[in-house]
Amino acid sequence: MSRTILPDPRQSPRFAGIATFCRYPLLDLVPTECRPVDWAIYGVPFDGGVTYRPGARFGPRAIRDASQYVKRYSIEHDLDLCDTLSLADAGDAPVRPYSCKDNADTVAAFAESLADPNHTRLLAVGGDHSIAYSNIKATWSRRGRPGGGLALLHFDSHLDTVDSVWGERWGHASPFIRAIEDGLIDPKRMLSIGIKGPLNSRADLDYAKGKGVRLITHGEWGRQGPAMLAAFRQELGDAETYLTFDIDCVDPAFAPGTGTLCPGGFTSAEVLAIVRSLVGVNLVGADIVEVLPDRDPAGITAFLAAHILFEILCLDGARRPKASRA
Ligand SMILES: [Mn+2]
Repeated sequence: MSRTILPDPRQSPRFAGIATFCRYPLLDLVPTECRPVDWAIYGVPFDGGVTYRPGARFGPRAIRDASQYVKRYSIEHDLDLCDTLSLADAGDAPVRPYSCKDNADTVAAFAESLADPNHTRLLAVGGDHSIAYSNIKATWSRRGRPGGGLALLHFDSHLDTVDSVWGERWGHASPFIRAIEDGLIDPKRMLSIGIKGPLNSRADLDYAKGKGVRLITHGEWGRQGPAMLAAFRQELGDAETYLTFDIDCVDPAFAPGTGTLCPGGFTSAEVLAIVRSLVGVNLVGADIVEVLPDRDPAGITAFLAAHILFEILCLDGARRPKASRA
């Protein structure tokens, strides 16, 4: 018995119908026996926080479209995701295109109210990285406002711990400094993976390092990265963990459709394997951000983002008891 009812692709072609994330049902249309949903996936079409090229407001639409070809069974995890988890597309959050702070508050309020706050986990699809703050805040409050904050696995080329840019404190360079200040995440249980330069100055690293944030730069990944990740995982144990995925950690050769490019990142195969390797993490919320469809002529960035979305959900699916896995 499927927990998520999907159209049968052998009957209803994947290129037909109205596009929802991975063809999951709209939240309001989920049948009673599949409620409460395990994950609500929602778009945040906001890019008012960008510091370079705009356009990520069109990310949720592009990823919905690209995700029509995301299938349900993972070979690597031996997991039929839709047999295991009840998943739904909760539509788009209301946004405030002209104000980052107003937007952050509006999106957080929407996310906090979605589906069953005691059960449903939240996956936000951006949008620029500023929207991560809102989904982290909603996740943190739905998990009972844990003291010390959530652990954070952060994939990115950039640290996103800048205090302010052009006087704006809520833009896409700042979500994690705000989340640390507000106690939503614990910087000592935060790991940033794929960071690379050049930076504006060496001092850009100071805040994160001073707070105890761990980094695996892209250069380090090829040397001792997997061992560093394994050690961090060991430390995390079963801690409630949020995963934030900025597509710009992937090399622009594989993910050109993004606004603040950084050459020399992960290949798509590498990054899918790294996400899969996180199986066992106690994942309580996630986002995927910074897809910019206007710079994505072959749609490969949105297509990769759609598959990363699937792999993130598989991390939770693979943790569920075998018995409930049909
Ligand atoms: Mn980022």
